[in-house]
Amino acid sequence: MAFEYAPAPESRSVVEIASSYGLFIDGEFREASDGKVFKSVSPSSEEVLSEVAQASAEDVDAAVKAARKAFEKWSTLPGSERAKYLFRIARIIQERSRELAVLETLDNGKPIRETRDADLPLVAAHFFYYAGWADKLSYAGFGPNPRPLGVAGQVIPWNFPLLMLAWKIAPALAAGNTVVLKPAETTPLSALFFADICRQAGLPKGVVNILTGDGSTGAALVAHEGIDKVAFTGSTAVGKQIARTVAGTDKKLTLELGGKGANIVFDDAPIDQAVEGIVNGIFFNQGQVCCAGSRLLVQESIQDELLDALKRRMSTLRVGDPLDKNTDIGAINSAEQLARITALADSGEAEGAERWAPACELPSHGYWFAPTLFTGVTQAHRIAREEIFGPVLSVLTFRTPAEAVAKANNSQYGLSAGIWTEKGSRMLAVADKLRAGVVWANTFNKFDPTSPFGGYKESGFGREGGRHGLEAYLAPSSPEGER
Ligand code: TAP
Repeated sequence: MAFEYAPAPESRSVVEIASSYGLFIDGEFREASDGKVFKSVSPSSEEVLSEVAQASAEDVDAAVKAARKAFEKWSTLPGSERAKYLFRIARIIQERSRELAVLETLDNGKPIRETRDADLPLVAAHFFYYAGWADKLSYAGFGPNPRPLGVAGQVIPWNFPLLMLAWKIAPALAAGNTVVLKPAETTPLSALFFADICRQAGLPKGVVNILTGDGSTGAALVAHEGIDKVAFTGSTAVGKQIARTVAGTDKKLTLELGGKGANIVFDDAPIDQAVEGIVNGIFFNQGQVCCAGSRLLVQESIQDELLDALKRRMSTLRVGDPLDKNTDIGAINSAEQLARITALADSGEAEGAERWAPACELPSHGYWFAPTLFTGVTQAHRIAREEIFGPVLSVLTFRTPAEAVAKANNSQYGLSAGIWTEKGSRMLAVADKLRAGVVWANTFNKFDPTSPFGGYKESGFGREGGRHGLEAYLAPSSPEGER
């Protein structure tokens, strides 16, 4: 496949982006069976980055068959051998992390400081971590001889394209499964770059297959008879649809869905530290984070002090070119997402909440939304109930810890929460009552491959990360250890 150099700006030349990309099936890039393509656009400039193949149902079938064939050998390799491939992949990711960071920033719109300092190190760490598990599966707590499930069909969203890929592929391969993965339509490029890394690492053909396409490709993959496991990260609406498709089959399913995280600040919290945590909680990745701290619950007695400090801090945030190392807030991923954020923010005003945003000039091209704060929010407002998935913070108040817990839990979602207090006993007591898969104390948005991540209620089920993340890809052995 021909690669062509993309010119300025300066850091852009770090990565080569081909004018077109094929599907990665059985270790080779190939066109879609019906020749269909779609464009991947940079959300910060609206420039077309590349043309990418749109996988058909026939391509899904070919990829699943390739993965099935590869499974025969891959699943019988000693864990230590599989580990070598995963370690190799992890090292290549580290070596090529500059290219990958720029590519991800171009395709997704997130600031280069985040792709460079958060996404890429976490991606490599994930592969290193699961490489370490590959020869220790009998110690993972699923019986003395757990076995892989087979072929995993994996569908991921656009907010952390490469990191979500790592969360899906690393544990699946470590456990001896093979995969067919569909990245989101708006961010296909880093997954295709990863396909090239698999080739560079000498990974056997068919162990990893990447199918670019839209929701119809995802739907065809999930429904395919030849897969044994579905792993999905995305919206609750699509997750429910997938659960219906999988119902009545023996496919194993894990769902990582939406969230409406509560970030609870008590009156004894260190204010400056809490402000940093609130900003990180809602403005990291433009708030397009399933576990974003999108509801700030602040104790009434410190409301004025905290909001003054928060507004001062928000006024220093730099919105703009994501390739600029000083940028704090990059572009919204797509015109559709921008329209969704705009509509929900407008509903906040229409329902009577008070809107505030610092003065900031937004670039004339691309998709942008200024960091925004709503006060006077009630629990009935849409901006307090619905996932906005953008840089919009809804502020509510409480008087007692019991009221804070009740308000935090008053959500259809149950993915994440944050607690800010000096008292260790309060941290533990409140965390214990929160119905959230992840609870951070005096920090927010901290991720680690050793730590399981996942939700309650409509945030989905199953855990990714840690030892728990292996469970989704392993069948327990019988008590006698028979296969
Ligand atoms: P979705 O629209 O649900 O898309 C997620 C993925 O599913 C994309 O690859 C999408 O393809 C594909 N898809 C769409 N319709 C499908 C169908 N009927 N069957 C199978 N696959 C289908 O979500 P999104 O807009 O990309 O991401 C935002 C949402 O994801 C938010 O609600 C967010 O909270 C959630 N999210 C959750 C987490 C965790 S860990 N809980 C992490 C990230 C995001 P296209 O891209 O082509 O539409």
